[in-house]
Amino acid sequence: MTIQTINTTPYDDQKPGTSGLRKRVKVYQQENYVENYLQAIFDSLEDFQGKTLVIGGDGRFYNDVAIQTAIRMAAANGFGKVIVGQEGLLSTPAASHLIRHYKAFGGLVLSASHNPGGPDGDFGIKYNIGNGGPAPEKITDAVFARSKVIESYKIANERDVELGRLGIQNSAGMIVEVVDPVADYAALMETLFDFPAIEALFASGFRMTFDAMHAITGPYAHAILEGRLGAPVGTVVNGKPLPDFGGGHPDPNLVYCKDMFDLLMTPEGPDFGAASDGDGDRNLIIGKNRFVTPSDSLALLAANAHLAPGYKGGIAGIARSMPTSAAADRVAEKLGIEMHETPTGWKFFGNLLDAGRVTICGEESAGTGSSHVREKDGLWAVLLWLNIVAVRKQSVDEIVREHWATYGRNYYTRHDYEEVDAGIASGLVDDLRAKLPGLVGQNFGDDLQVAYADDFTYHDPVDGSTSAKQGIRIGFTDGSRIVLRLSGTGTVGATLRLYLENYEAADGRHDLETQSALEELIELADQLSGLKQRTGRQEPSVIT
Ligand code: VG1
Ligand code: CO
Repeated sequence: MTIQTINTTPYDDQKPGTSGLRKRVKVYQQENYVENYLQAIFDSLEDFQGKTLVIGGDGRFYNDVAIQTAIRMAAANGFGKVIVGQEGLLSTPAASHLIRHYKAFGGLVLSASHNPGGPDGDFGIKYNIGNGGPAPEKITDAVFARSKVIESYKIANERDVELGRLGIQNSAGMIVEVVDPVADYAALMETLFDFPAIEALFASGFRMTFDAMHAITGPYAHAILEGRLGAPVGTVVNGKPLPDFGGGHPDPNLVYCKDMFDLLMTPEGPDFGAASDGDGDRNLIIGKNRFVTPSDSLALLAANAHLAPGYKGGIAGIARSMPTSAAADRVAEKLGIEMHETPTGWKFFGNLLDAGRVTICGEESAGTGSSHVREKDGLWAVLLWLNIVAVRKQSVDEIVREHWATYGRNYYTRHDYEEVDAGIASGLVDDLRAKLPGLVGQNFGDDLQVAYADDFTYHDPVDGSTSAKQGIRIGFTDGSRIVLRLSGTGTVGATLRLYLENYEAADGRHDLETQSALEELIELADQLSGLKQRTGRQEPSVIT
């Protein structure tokens, strides 16, 4: 008998966060840690016997080990087939697409996204459901509950699958198909965007640099940008996925992509710069002399999506996570379409997308995507930008300025305080929460009056579920906001995220430096929360 049932003891820390279970590699390397978690997932699902599971990851350290375990356990638990990316690689959006395309029961995405990799870095496992999107809280809660009482797991006593060899293999009677990670995804992109127009843009001398950060997007960007769209070889840099991302931090923001930002600010620099994160679902967009904040990018993509063939009939609606700026709301209002505000994390967009109520979704953390998959999609955002630039025949800077002149500008920044003592961080949030009811109606400075102050509760309009305590919001009558929440993806201590936003009307000043435009709010946030004093930090760890 090749199927074994192995006794195990539960871990008490397998609680999925914003996006799956992320832990230090060292934690994952503990005996049966991966096995327990996978079995807890399988035990929380129903009716998958004989069905298909998609498996892939971002190539980070420990992917290879965990994937072989996942395949053996899928076989032992009764899946009929596993589809796995060659060498175990699949970007998160490509995994989402494969689940949908092949009508799989679900999928496992092995990644810790923007968190660093390597033996001392992070690893993660996320389960996605049949719509291609991250499992909703109903499932993640069940997985955590199960993980706390698990007593055994099932695994096939089988040799490793050869992940380098394309085609069909077999594991304990289950079919394993190793597929090209890029082909189906690239074909999908071709249906959405005006490839000839983008090709013509590159042919006319338009120059771009794409930093794949030694993470999963490299093979996709090489194949699509250089292969199909004719961008010169060398357009994609750091294009080879490495288990430790070359020692870097695969988070595409102005801290970790500072060199690219600097290059784009020089006259000799290219016209367009972009980057993606560890698992390929985030995007950074920088035009010559113009960084586009992710919140603005969401609004701009929504306002211009009709220029791409895949969205030429218009979009049904827009959704953004609560901390994301309200720039997109103004676009939705003008287009007369639905606008939704959800908690942080892509899992909250799934129902709205499935119900056809929204087409484009986005988060301030550099994630944008659409109904083409059920994850955010870094390369998708880059291609939509290129499509828009190609059709409008304007620079990124011109497009952004015109947008502000039409809709006004939402100045926006996020300040992260990383690796804060968990007790201090939660105490700070609790104390601020307790103050909220008394804040409404209060005045601060010359012109700030609190319009509302609450801890965001989301009511899903599709399935009626409720998610409470999703972040503190203090909104002012002039549209300014302070938002504070604890990160759900960190692996050490707590990360406090402070989000600040104000609004300048269409005829207002759009050329201020962001941090100075938000200075008053930054100070007020500190005053209300006691952040600096309580954490002992004078500066945020990261400003985006
Ligand atoms: C962060 C971002 C959130 C994003 C999540 C997963 O979560 O803020 O917007 O959805 O990461 O993205 P948190 O809980 O740390 O704020 V990824 O690219 O890391 O899968
Ligand atoms: Co990611």
